[in-house]
Amino acid sequence: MGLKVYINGEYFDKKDAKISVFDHGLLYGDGVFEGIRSYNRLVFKLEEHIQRLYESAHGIMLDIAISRKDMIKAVIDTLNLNKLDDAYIRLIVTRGIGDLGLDPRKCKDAAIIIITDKIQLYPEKLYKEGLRLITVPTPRNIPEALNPQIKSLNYLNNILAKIEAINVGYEEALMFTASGYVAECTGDNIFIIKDGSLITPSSYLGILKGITRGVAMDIGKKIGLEVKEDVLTRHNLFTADECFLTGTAAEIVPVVSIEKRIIGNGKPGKITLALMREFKESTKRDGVKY
Ligand code: PXG
Repeated sequence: MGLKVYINGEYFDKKDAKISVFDHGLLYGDGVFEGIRSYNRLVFKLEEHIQRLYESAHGIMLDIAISRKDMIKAVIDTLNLNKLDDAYIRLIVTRGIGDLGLDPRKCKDAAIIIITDKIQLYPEKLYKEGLRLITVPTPRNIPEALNPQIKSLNYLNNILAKIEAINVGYEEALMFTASGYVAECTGDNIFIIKDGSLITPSSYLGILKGITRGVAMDIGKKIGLEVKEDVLTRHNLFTADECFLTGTAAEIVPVVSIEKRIIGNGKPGKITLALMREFKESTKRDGVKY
């Protein structure tokens, strides 16, 4: 049996899992999504991801016809059907089928899609040696226009930044706010460690409030660090003791250089390594069993 995809309460083979070209998710990027992981039959922080999905939907006045409880059940059922112990889960809610105009009132029913698949892990080398970051000219979307806290299907802002990094030979881009403060990377949040404090950009600056970011902050407190959300400049990053990124796919990745400035001693930092170990433990504990 091949992979089955959930669309609006029904399961389809991967090759038949299709949506209309009139879906406003395709025509306008009008919709929201989540990327979630499961580890050894435990969906990591599932309630938090579902909460963010419904908040994103609320922010764009998109009505999700099923309850949070039923959404959790649909995710679990899809994982069980596909017999996946470790998975990457993509949960998507689009505005649904409308006409060629952007009026969302023409879309009668939101489409709910759940794709569960094996995860493609990043190379081990990245975690041992650390990542090099480059800053890019495209700023993060200004929150007054499209708040990055809404995890919407329109990811062009991030994709443009990714292209700019790739163009100059880097894998990941560091994005700034329109006023020039540190925001986040294209699909990951950023942290620094300075004099025993764990610091990450405040969410009001216009970033996605990552679930992994929250986990890293909790672990930081647990291991006795002072944890702060703050406004950070490029200079704060250049002069940090340690730096790392957090995200569902990447987990915790050490950063060893930013725009050619070496961070710390150019190797993954001690505290970063401790946080990575604690994070691994958390994935064995903090989730919904199936
Ligand atoms: N910032 C942005 C802009 C993101 O898209 C994160 C931070 C981290 O959030 P979480 O909740 O995952 O800790 C994300 C994550 C991927 C991928 O495959 C990740 C995201 C979106 C699309 C793809 O790595 N979002």
